[in-house]
Amino acid sequence: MKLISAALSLFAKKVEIALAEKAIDCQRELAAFSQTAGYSPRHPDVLAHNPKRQVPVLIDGDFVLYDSTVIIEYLEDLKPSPPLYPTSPRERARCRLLELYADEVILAPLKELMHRNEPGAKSRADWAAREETAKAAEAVLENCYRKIDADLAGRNYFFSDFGAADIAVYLQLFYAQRLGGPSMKPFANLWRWYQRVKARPSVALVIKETLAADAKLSAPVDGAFKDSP
Ligand SMILES: N[C@@H](CCC(=O)N[C@@H](CS)C(=O)NCC(=O)O)C(=O)O
Repeated sequence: MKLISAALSLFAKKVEIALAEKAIDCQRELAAFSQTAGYSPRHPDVLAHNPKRQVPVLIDGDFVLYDSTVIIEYLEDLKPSPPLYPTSPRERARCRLLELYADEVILAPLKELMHRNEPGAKSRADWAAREETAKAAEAVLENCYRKIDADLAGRNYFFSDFGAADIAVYLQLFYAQRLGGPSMKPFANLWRWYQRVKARPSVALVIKETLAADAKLSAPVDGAFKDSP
């Protein structure tokens, strides 16, 4: 099996965590990426197999998939244990919904913080305009934190075990921290859960590799990781 990933791809990291949790042997290739040129040149397997031209792409022999959610569902079917989805139909559906909430709803305000680690001179006016939008997005992120905090009341993970929803939500919040997003500490359930998730070896490796990639590729961000390293 081969995964086409990239050094700072949040969606490829979802798949990397799922592969590690399931102890599935998979070779990884990193597509080219820089903060200034983006995913350029596109990896040949991405161009060949993903009409959206995005990472991640999973190649399993003569079978190819793209999209992190579709790939993780395939991994679950291929190797059901340990499970990343709950068993009851309603809980499975809720888990998928939370994954979608992370990938689409939390991502929307998160994107507004992404200029913060792009290297290169920006005009003062351009920066001020982007920061105005970013500040508004931070308020939206705090509302997401509030919803997640309520979902996690009295729970170690979103469902009985660590799974796909935890992976997807964690990565969005980790990226929010990298980009100087709002503190999670006022949200006690969320904050405890965040510590629990980041202690998992699968997640700790992704954190370590992301920080190393940022040191090479990204500009430093004021207020990054204000809650903890
Ligand atoms: N819904 C897709 C999103 C994939 C995605 O946005 N990938 C980004 C990297 S994190 C990418 O390749 N962006 C390049 C582009 O969109 O041109 C998934 O879950 O895999």
